[in-house]
Amino acid sequence: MSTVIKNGTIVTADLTYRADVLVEGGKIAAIGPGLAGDQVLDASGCYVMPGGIDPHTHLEMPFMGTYSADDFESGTRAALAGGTTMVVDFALPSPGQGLLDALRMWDNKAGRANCDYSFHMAVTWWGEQVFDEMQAVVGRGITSFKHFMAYKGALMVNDDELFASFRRCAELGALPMVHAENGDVVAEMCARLLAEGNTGPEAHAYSRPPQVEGEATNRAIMIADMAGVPLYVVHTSCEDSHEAIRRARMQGKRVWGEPLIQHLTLDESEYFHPDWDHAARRVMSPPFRSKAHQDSLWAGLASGSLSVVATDHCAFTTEQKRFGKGDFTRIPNGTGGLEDRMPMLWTHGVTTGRITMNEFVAVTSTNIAKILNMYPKKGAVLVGADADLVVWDAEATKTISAASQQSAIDYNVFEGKQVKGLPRYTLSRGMVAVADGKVQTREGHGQFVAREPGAAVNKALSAWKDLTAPRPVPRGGIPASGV
Ligand code: DUC
Ligand code: ZN
Ligand code: ZN
Ligand code: ZN
Repeated sequence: MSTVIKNGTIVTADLTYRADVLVEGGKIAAIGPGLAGDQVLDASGCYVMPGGIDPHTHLEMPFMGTYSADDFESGTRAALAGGTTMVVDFALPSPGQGLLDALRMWDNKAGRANCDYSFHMAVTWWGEQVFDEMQAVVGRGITSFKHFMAYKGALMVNDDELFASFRRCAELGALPMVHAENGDVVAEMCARLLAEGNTGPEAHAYSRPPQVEGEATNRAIMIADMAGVPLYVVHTSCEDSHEAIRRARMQGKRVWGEPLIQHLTLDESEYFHPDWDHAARRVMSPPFRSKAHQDSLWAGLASGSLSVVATDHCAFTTEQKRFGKGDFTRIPNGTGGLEDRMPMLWTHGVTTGRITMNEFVAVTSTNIAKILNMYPKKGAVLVGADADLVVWDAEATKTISAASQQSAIDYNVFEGKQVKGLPRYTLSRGMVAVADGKVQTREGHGQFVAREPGAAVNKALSAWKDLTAPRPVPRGGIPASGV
């Protein structure tokens, strides 16, 4: 059975034009005027865009003594409801656990996905087994490796481990990613704050100021440069980190920054709310920042120094958040956003003129498809691409509320916010998963997307000073210094 999307305006990362789209066998079969099909979806007055890709989710993840509350079923249902047709989740080995063992767990959980998905693999410890298994992981189509520079004593890796893993990524044509916060400093600050009697959620923000993120981002960029790999910095929340990324890009390094929709639209005042639950529900790392940092992130999206808008969707119920009553360091870190990313970014970005419609498509879908080497299968409206599409009604409005959300949790950090711009239809490989706001997803419909290593974008940062290249050894056998 074929489906035709009629009378819409196609919006891609670089073009805006009127055409119908014919979908057959889960792929885009034709684009042009006057197309016919078995099933007709009316896109009059709407934009037809590549479905959103959220490259940063934590579904059913064991973390801080509990599990994030949205699993692959509710999480991907929320995604589709908001126009996102693919998620990339982090397979997270516990320290000492093998990568392939963790991957088996994630394969199993993701069997319930309603939309397509891929994984990044986290490197949470270092050793020969990890070194060896990284190759098998790449062979499985997982070509990006995430490193935590924070969560000391749990997930954090040190600089020697970071350097070793980055060099392994370079050998394998894989992309390293970092959660950039100085975990040693954060641990010190947490201990000091608690000792001084600062136990509430606001102390979480005090414990992780922008400097810890700026320092770690700079350090990761320099380590990546020495290892000869590009770098992807997840949840860039502040000017300090953005500035490091901007500078690296100006120097010709392949470094990408990923602000979250939460950091773009919510600020640090949330932590001073008189209601403990309200503040604790917004505890995540990095924390929300001041308006000045938000302006920096918006400017980065407009200028191209920041490339992708994600969510870090890691949802916990109020009951789970209350584990941290009396000790802010035990509040599970994380917020949701999968259903709201696209409408919130459209409302606060496109309708305000901060970004264009084409930039919206770039930062919600196309850029990450290219960075992760899955373009144009994903992130494109082109003949032959997967029919992951959203028919976007820019005039539709709603008030965000936990009462009507798909997520399994009992609140929403955007509660009460008005959005303008919502999906009329969301298609997942041709299957109509949302129609007129009605969610009709199919559990298990989602497929794993394997990725090839060595994308064009996965070349060394700065080849003219590639420190991994063979260098002449002078008389006496002392390696040449410098480059
Ligand atoms: N930050 C969060 O807030 N939650 C999950 C992991 C992370 O880095
Ligand atoms: Zn993180
Ligand atoms: Zn509240
Ligand atoms: Zn994360």
